[in-house]
Amino acid sequence: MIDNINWYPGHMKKTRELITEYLKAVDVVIEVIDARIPRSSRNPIIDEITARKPRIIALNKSDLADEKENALWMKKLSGGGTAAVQTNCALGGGIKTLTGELIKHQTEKNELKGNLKPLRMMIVGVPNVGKSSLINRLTGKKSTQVGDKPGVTRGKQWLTLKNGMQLLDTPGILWPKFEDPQVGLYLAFCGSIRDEILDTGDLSFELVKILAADYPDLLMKRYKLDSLAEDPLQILDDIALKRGFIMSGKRIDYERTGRTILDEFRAGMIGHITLEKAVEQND
Ligand SMILES: Nc1nc2c(ncn2[C@@H]2O[C@H](COP(=O)(O)OP(=O)(O)O)[C@@H](O)[C@H]2O)c(=O)[nH]1
Ligand SMILES: [Mg+2]
Repeated sequence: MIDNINWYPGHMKKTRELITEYLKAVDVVIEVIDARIPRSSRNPIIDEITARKPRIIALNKSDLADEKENALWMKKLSGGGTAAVQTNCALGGGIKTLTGELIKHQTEKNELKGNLKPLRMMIVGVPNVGKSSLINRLTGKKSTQVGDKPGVTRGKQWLTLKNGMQLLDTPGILWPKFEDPQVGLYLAFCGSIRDEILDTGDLSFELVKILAADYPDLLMKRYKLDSLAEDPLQILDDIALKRGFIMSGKRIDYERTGRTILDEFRAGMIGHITLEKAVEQND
């Protein structure tokens, strides 16, 4: 159900095998996740897949997320040999900090091996988190065409970065936690699942429910609402009225209303929003 990739058990096995093979050649793994949904955008067995390789977590799309939450997530995700860095691969934010972390690993490698072999790294993550964008940022290239095929394309090549470090040219595309329906929903909010397979009305209803609870002020401001109704459906009606999304016979155009809310959320127009909080309600 998730994304335009069909994750069959066979694909998952193949992906694992390929990544395991490439891991032997890399010193560091960069795991890219979506700062708006740091739980749902992680692969369920990432620790197992990357074994004990040093890891850097790129909390990407941090420009779209809640700054306060970014800081909390950074704390939560780092430690035990793993560093976390906030990145914005759309504009290049955080790349210097990320490079700084890589340099630390390079220094360690030099000391350990007693030579100056370049640091080798690979990027992994579930679809749509910004893996290709990060490759482009690190290499300074305009575009890396990466097909969304599970796993890593065979015939790997190393891209040499300006500082001499080497990056695997294609990222490891991991499967998401698709056994959890809530994860599917969160990935859909962020545009990681093709819209055709989900109902816009249902999706926007669920998103509005979360936004009304967690970011009521942003929601009211964006849609010029004086107050928020208790019922999310009523909120959708109020937004539709404000925007004039009304069809003949005074019927609400839920499709257009829903599409607008989803598009505006994904573009960051409602504000900086983190859907998954670092501190869980039931923590
Ligand atoms: N706002 C924002 N958009 C990003 C960022 N990183 C990537 N994107 C966008 O997210 C989408 C998916 O990025 P892509 O690199 O193709 O993800 P991949 O599937 O993991 O390779 C593209 O539209 C990118 O332009 C970021 O840090 N901020
Ligand atoms: Mg890609």
